[in-house]
Amino acid sequence: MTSGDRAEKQWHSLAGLLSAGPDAPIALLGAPMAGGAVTPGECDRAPTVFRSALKRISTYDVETGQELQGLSAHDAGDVALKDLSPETSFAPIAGAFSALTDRHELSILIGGNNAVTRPGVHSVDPRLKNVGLITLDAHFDLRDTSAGLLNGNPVQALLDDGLPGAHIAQIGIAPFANAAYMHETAKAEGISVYTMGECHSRGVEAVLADAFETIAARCDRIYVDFDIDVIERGLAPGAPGARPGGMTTTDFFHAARAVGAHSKVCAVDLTEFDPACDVSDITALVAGRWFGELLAGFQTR
Ligand SMILES: [Mn+2]
Repeated sequence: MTSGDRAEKQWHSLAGLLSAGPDAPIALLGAPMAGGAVTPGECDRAPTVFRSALKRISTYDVETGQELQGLSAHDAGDVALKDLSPETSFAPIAGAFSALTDRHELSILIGGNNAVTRPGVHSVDPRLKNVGLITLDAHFDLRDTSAGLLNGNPVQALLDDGLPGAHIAQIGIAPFANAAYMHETAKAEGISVYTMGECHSRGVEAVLADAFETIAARCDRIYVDFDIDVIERGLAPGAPGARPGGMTTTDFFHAARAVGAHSKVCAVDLTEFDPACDVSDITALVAGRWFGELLAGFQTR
């Protein structure tokens, strides 16, 4: 075997795609946000564990024959958020992430808990006039904001900020995991709601296509929040809010690929991964492959 043969017979991981400079089409930012959690945890550890998991995910997709090595992403590091609240972390996250969304075709925000979604959406459009939000989440995240910001109220906070409810679609809302007033708010605000039952009966891809049709008709840029607690708890134990009866990981991956492929999607986040709750790295590996699926979708644009 020649050295040239050996060079070609190597395992290439997704971690190797993150070394590109700031001109790459894709960018990644860690937002290790633990403050404001309804259930205190260690979501601040997620960006580090996520990057480590990428070393275990190949760049080759045997299902489609896609090789992702031609893609490159710029890793902008982590925002310093230690001891910050959702309120005090808004400016640092929005400042760092908007620098990416202004420049890159697809910007990826790795939380942190779900409180990072509010500054994430503002980064795409500070006036909140032209941006749409699609969430994959077991929860409405419409808890009351009068006592402050939490990981349980970023969608309510965005409504408070002026994001029209008609610009929001929520996929995977779980039974017995939300209060009636939240559902009433969603309906009153004109949010498109797709329950977990609808995801199971119609298929996540069909539901997501519906959501895209609605939101893309109203908005030029779309932000997608992947709250990993939308996945069945037994399949993603590293998510404090996950419940039995949730989405399969396979459906979650299909959704990530469709999101990556959509030309109006300019930013996404991955939230609520708490490595302290994970078992056998299951959720870390879900997060790693989620990144691969996003990129595989992006490659088809
Ligand atoms: Mn959430």
